[in-house]
Amino acid sequence: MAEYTKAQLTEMIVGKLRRNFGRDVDDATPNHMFKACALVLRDIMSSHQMETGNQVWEGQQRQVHYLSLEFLMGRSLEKNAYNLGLLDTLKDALEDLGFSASDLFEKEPDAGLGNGGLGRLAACYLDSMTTLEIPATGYTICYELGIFKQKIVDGKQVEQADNWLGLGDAWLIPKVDETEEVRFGGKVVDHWDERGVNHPEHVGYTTVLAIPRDMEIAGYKTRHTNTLRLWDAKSPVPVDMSYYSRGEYLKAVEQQAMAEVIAKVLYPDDNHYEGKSLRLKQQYFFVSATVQSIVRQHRAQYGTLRNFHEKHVIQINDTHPTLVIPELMRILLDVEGYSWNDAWNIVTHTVAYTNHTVLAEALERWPQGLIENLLPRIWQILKEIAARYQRTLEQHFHGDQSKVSKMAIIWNGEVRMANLCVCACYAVNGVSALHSEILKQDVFHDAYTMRPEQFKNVTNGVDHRRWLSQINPKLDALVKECTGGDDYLLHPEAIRGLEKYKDDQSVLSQLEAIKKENKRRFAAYVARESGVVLNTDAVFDVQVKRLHEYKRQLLNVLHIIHLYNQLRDNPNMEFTPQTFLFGAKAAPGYHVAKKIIQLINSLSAQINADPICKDKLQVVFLENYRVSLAEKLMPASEISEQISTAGKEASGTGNMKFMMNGALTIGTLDGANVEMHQQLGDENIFLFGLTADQVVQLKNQGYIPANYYNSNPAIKRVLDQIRAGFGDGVDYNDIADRLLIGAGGSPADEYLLLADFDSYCQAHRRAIETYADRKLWNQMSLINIARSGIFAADRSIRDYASDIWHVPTRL
Ligand code: 26Q
Repeated sequence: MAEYTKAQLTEMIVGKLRRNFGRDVDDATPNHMFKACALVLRDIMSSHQMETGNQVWEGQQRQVHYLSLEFLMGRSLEKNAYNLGLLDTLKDALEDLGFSASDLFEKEPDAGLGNGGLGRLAACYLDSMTTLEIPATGYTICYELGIFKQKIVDGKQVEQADNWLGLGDAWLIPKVDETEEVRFGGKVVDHWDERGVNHPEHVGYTTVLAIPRDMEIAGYKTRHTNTLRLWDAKSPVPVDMSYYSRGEYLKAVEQQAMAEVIAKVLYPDDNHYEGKSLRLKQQYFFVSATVQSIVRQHRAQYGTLRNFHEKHVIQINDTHPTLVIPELMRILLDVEGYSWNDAWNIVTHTVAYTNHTVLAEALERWPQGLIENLLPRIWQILKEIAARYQRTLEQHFHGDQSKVSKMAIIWNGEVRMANLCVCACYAVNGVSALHSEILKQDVFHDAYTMRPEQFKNVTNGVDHRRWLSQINPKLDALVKECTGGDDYLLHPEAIRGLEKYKDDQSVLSQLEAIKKENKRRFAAYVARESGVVLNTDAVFDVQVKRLHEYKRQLLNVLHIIHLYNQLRDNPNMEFTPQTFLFGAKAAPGYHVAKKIIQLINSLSAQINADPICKDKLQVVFLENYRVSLAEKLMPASEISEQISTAGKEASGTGNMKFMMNGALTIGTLDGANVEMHQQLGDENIFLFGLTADQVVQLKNQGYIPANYYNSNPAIKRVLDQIRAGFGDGVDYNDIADRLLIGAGGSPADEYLLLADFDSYCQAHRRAIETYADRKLWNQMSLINIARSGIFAADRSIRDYASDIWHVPTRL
């Protein structure tokens, strides 16, 4: 039974409305009502937190600290109510109060504090860590502006600020008394004591205050509650500084300027690094505040930091929080007065690193001058770490400079964050089996030969309670009916029980009906929002993810143009209706990506207006793809496009969400697709294209895309059409040139679209043929759902807990 009855919940909500907003139910707006509900759930979570937090404290368990510059949380009201077991009660209470629960849920802005996969993964993992009762805290920056809102104007992406805090801050609890001070700039002065020991002093610095705004995280069917700590930046000086002496006045202005900008905006780059000084400030601000806060709590509990590594693990989500390494060193050396070796021993038994990319342009390398000026003490520590590591490398590789230079931490005036992580972290993991292999065999090969046991794999997973049960209630009900209850929610492998119904015509028909219904629901939503009418009789073929050349949205486009050509050549051909849906944000400075969005929109306009395509072929670009849109789209999807160049996509997590919702995958053997294929066998996935090894081979032997253009008339025709454009006056010569000639330092067709084109078209043909056999398609869909259990975040978190964190989990 739920912890609260409808009457109790109603009373709590009405109380909040009165006390916090001075409103009765009758004159409360939906915004008031949303906030009141959030505050009620927050109170419930806080009381759970007090209760279970004390147990954790007394039990002196090892805690996990998950550091990430991104947590793409999406919405929380429905999620928290679900996890607290109060969803139905809350809905009833709201309806009784005269409010539509679903309208209210729609009011909530997405907490878009992330770009894509990496940020959403962090959010899914918080849910699982909490559900599995791991004492864990997430840390990030409380960005005032999340990932930009995307508008499409004349086919082009336009970015708008995402000011989410107006309503979104209902979940945040300011903890002013837990403020930390972060210091920038200035210089370091040495003080040698009588024993010859140096006590460096940081002087002339600029201070920024870090103020926690905590978000409570509820687990499913547990009172265990964790926290996501979002650091807000504030200046330590008051506004009126007129009485300050000149020097202080300038310092004060600096402090204000620095503080105001640090937590202003999330960098909208995904899989791309740019050495911007503000980004470095964000990273250090976040890392320093976090370490100080963990250390403060540890000291209060244990009175010493000698056992720090026994009680804490710091997991760093990609290299973005790498400065946690020198920052923890700084505190152990300068504040605690530990020796270098003692400090290093503690740090290197505390920190673990997850890598999320092998793309060279995404690996962080910071100009040393930037670090030196902004973080003078950290720079000294980095130099010492780098020098010691270099000596170790020289010894281990007997002076082989090619290896030493590749693995060096500081080289050519740059600090390489990934190498620092590999040097200092006790574990390094990739995010899918293939990706972890590539890390060992390629990216970090030499480090791997030095210390093979350091390297692990933890294949990504997604929160299946959100991404199946919550967003697809009809499918959830069917799974529960077939697997004998809601066991699968805490034991995701139990979803396998569905498979015994693979020949049950009634279950297969229900599955088909659910998909149809979800398609209609999604189409109704799109029609309401944009006026576009989706053909729900067509196959919904979906590619949604950040726009990046390696993800090959352009390959999808080439195939669609090819299909269109077939229809034009033969308007009366037998044609299975297909609706191609795209959703993708491009980094604002990534011009090629933006141009590809424009291309999709040009093509869409032409195809959708062409009578030949009516009720057959449709292309729609969904504006502003985000968590809350994905939640509506996944249940309605039938084909999932996971078509990155093999070896490039670290894992993918969208692929898993589609699979759980019964979509079939057209994909390459890349990232976690490889493991999906292992689960599914050749017969339940549409694979195509070169393998990662073949990609490397082809590149080595010299890949000439022009050969495909010259020998394959279908390819030639499609590329010529792209060059000319699609009737709106926009030409795409630049895109065609990238494929045939190369541009801006990148080789022609860097991501091998033309090499995979034929194979991709064949995969589509197989998929469409299969679709005609409704029974077979539904069976495959059912098998995909049934075998998706291992892609639950609960499984990933169990892997982290047992292989890397060494902490117990419930269940
Ligand atoms: C770095 C420095 C400066 C500014 C921005 C960045 C930056 C920000 C975000 C670099 C990379 C990212 C995001 C990377 C990302 O989302 N990677 C994805 O991670 C997923 C979760 O593991 C994987 O499934 C995807 O394969 C991977 O692309």
